[in-house]
Formats: sequence, C-alpha cells, structure tokens
Amino acid sequence: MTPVATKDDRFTFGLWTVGWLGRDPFGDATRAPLDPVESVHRLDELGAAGVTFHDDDLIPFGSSASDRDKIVSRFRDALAETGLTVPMATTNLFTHPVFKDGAFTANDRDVRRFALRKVMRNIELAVELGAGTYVMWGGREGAESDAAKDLTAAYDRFKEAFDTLCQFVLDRGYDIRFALEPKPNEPRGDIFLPTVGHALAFIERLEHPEMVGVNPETGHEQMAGLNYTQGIAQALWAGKLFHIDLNGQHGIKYDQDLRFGTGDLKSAFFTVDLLEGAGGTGPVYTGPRHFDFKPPRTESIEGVWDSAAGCMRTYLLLKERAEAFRADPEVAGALAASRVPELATPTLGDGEGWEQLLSAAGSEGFDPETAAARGMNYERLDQLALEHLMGAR
Ligand code: GLT
Ligand code: MN
Ligand code: MN
Repeated sequence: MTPVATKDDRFTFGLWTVGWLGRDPFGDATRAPLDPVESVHRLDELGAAGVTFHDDDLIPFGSSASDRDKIVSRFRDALAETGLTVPMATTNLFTHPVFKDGAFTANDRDVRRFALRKVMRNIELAVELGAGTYVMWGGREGAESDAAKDLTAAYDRFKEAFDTLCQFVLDRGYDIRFALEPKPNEPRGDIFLPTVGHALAFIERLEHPEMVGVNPETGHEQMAGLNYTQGIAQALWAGKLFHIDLNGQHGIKYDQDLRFGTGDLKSAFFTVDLLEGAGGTGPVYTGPRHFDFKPPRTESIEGVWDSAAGCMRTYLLLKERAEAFRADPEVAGALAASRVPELATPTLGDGEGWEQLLSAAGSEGFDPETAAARGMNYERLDQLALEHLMGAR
C-alpha cells in the first residue's frame, strides 16, 4: 500500500523545480514554460501543502509595477482556491548577467547595492504572502581564482548584507527569518559558505544570529562527500534548522538535484528517521518538507508530475520504514547491545565536576584493556536497518 500525501505532511515544492525547463550547459530547454498557477493546482492535486518561489519565478525580471500586481493577484487566487501556502520565498541573485561576479560579495559596489534592494523588494512580497522563512542561496558568491577576491573583505560584505537585511526586517516589524543555503561549488568554481558547518560558524558572527539559520540541501553536502544526516543533526541541535531542501545525488559530482530518495537511499532513510525524531530520542523537525529537485530533462510534463509525486511517496514510505525500524523489539535489543542509549547519559554525574572526576580515578576500577575488548555490535544493528529499509521485516 502506497501512502498518500496530504497537506498534514507539509510537503512543499519550489516553483522552479517542477517549472525547470530542462536547459543545461550543453542543451536547450526540453519542456515548455509552466504557468505558476498551473503548478499550484497540480501540486495541490498531488497532496502538496505549499509552494515556494524566487521573485523571478513568479514575476519575470524587469516587469512593470502593474504587471507585477496582476501576476501576484492571479497567484493569490490560485493559493486561495487550493489552500496551498507559501512558507518560504527567496531571491534570484544568480541568473541575470549582472550577478556574474556575485551579489552581496560582488567586487562592484553598485551591484551589491542593487542586490540588497532586490532582496528587500521580494521580502515585502514574501511577507504579504505569509512566508515565515526567507532562503539565501549565494550560488554566485565565490570565485574561480583566489586572486579575484579580497577574501577577508568578501566575508565583511557578506556579514554587512545579512546585518542590513535583518535590520530591515526588524524595523519593518516583519515575522520572517533567514535560512542560509550552503553549496560547495557550481555555478562558481568555489562558493563562499560551502557547507552547513561553514554557514553555522558564519551566523554566529552576525549582529542578529537568532534571525538566521540554515537550509541544507541533500545533494549539496553530498557533493562535498559529507554526511547530510549528520549535518542536519548538528543544525537541529543548534536550533538552526530553519528550512530544508530534500533531493537526491549520486556522490561527488555536479549538482544532480534528483528526485528525493534517488542516489544514497540509505542516507535518505536515516535523514527521514532523524527529521521525524529518531524514535523519540531527538528533536522533531517541524518545518515544511521542501523538495528542491529538477525533474530530468528526458521527461515530458507527465514525467514532471510523476517525479514530484515520487518525492512525496518516497518520503512517506521511508517514514513508515523508519517507524517500523524504531518499533521493532529486535532493533531495541540491538541498540541496547550497541549501547546507543548510553550516549544520552551525561559523562559527569549529578553535581560532579572535573575535580571529582580526577579523584574518582582509582575507585572506578576502569580497565582500558577490558573496555577496548568490548565489541560495539554495530554490524547487526546496521543490517537490521537495511532489512527494514528493504521492507524485509
Ligand atoms: C537554485 C539552487 C537551489 C536553491 C534555490 C534557491 S535556486 O535552483 O540550485 O539549490 O535552493 O535560491
Ligand atoms: Mn542543488
Ligand atoms: Mn536548494
């Protein structure tokens, strides 16, 4: 039985995902443009709860004020008819050639000023449509040569941009937070803030760190050979998982933006397990389950909707599999045999400090050789996870 997506599952899609025309560096578009209003209706039929967008996905770059109003009002009608929400919006700071050297970290100061104004204009629209999160993906913030940038100044300008935008949100009294999306490379040779870890460290240097979190994308961490589940776990632990971009990726290569679950399926299983609270052992991610994927250019429009439906079905199936894994008494036994629950016990006792720890050395009778000889039993545990993932249990 395949589970059916409903609005309660909080699945959301970028207009640019199902609307991707299939243009790549080697080939032209393979699909016709999709009307955002049509996307809203089709996604609603498939069980999605919301849509997200870049300013330019909805309102073509350079539109007049009256065209903008017409487009927004048609879009609003589609939202009202379907009940879909807009939990997140973002800015396109990468397509127009003016951003070829970046937006917030462009060497040209006038470009940086233009970029900030473009973001503020779209935050106004995002707030109007009820978005609570504003994503910042700095795909053009980077370089092909380290000679091209004053790297220290680049980080100063990046900070200046976030500080300015946070102040704008505060002064306007908006209820919206920023989520930084890391990516190691592509389209720039190297992108600033390449991983979740870099982004988390950067955020702490801002004037309003509480207003800025991260939006980690599966494939972006995996492009750098990193463990996505561990990355989002650290973000959750830090209270910084403001948003998430789920998709698929086959290891270290160009950004594939595949349907969720393709690529490293086992990693996707543990990602879903983590987001759903890891059997009650960790925090549950309460934000939207947002898919940022590109239906391959081999597909016609029917394939686009199959691909979108597949993202949601795979998430729900993995959620079922993860729940079965957590509910299995054999798994509970294997977790205990691996002493996994013991990691939740603080290393120091109640009221104990370093002095007591030092003086307890003799009394604990700890023998490193005996401890070293203990097996961890992870192989049995991992095989149980695999068997649950394969539906063999
Ligand atoms: C672009 C990028 C994505 C980002 C989007 C937000 S745009 O498609 O590849 O990873 O999430 O700007
Ligand atoms: Mn991507
Ligand atoms: Mn993304």
